[in-house]
Amino acid sequence: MTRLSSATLAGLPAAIRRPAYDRSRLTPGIVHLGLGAFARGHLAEYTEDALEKTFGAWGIVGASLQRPDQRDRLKPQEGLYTLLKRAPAGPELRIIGSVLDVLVASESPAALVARLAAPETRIVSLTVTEKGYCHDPATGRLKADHPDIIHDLANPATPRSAVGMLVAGLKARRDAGLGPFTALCCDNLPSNGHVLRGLVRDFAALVDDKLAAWLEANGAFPATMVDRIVPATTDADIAEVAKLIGVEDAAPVIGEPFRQWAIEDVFANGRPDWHEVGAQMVSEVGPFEFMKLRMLNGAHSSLAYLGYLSGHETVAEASGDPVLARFLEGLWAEIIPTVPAPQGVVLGDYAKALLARFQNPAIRHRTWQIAMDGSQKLPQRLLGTIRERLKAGAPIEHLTLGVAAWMRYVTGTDEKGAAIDVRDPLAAELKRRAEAAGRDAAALVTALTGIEAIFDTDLPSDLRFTKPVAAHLASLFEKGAKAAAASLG
Ligand code: CS2
Repeated sequence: MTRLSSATLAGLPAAIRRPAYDRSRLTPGIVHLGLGAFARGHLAEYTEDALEKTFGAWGIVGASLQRPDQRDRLKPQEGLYTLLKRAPAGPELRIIGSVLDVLVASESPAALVARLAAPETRIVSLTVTEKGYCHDPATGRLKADHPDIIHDLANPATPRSAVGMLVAGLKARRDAGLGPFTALCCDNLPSNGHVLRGLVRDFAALVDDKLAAWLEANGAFPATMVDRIVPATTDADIAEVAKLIGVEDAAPVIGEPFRQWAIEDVFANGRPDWHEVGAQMVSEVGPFEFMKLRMLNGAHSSLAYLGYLSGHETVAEASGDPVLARFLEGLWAEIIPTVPAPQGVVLGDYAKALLARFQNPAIRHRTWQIAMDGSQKLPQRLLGTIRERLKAGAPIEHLTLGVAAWMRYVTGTDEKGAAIDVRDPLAAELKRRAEAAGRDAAALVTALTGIEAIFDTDLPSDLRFTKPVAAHLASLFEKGAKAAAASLG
């Protein structure tokens, strides 16, 4: 079968939307670190829309920090790929042209540093997932003992980590007399711009004090809230897209129709006209971020653990289970009082819309995929909310069931006795601690809450937290996830 490329674009079925600008005139202005499915389904589509509307020198050069597979899939297609939006009513297809090239940092870190230092690079955006920041999720500070950070401090010209890469690029720009690029964090971290600024500053200070001061004075790190459900692409998706577009696309992205992007409008050197195409440029991202991290991601993670343990493969199945749907309602009732509503948003309506998005039967988002990296996700998704509820003396029954379900999940054995493939940067430590505690719920809670990088030092000694978690965990061991959720009423 012929491959998707600029030569085959014209022959695609007429109903398929394709770049409506002159792609041959597009030059790069954005480097994106971590060009996975999410960025190609979110930032790249907003950028595509902005290019169609007002154009500009805003093509994207993507970079994979480790693996070459995105590059290998996209290069033969000249960066073109299909975005397949799955609504309950049926799919909508669009070819995205905003990605011009893909680099692989592990093969040639110096080439990526050079691209970051190029005068035309004005924005460096990132989706490297929570663990990609080499920070301590409980405090947001750089882990100076992280192997990649140790490597990058010793080899500053050939960095491996995202933070090391940003600092190398910024340093090269400063040395060349250029201004900095804007570093745009698009990951699900709380205060993501602020956290990234702190990480870059901490790293820069270890390299060169003057660089840290230059960044403090000139750097731009806008905060953002990003949202679109984009499950990993499967072979079945690839086959379906080939059928629909009539040519082979090795790198389609599947997403829900909904998308949202709130951005703090503080850029060092311009940006695409994202505000013309639906992005919300705001002075305070905080309320958007709390709403999304706590209500969407907090519910997603809780549902992923309970759903996986109940035998549900996807979020649509899990949230379609009446017991778990009721659990979600109770969970949102606990979360909502901790969330300041962004202007014009009714949080109860937001929760209803979330349930409908989760239940979208056309999206197959695996509970296992969302369950990944829980140690990096729990602090901002559930634990911050729990701290605020405790301060207010408010109930945390549902929130603590979410935490207990994570603990049950990381024991590595499901309710039928089968092994769970637990993916987490702390997987080995979680396993060791879980094995030592066995099925003793109280011992397991003590063992896992003892990981300071996740629970900090306050929660492990707070009986108002550890007691309900242990009670839930005992019930998860005895009755299973569904019965434990049902018993909440
Ligand atoms: C999910 C998110 O994988 C996960 O942990 O909760 O990727 C979620 O789908 C997105 O944040 C939605 O915007």
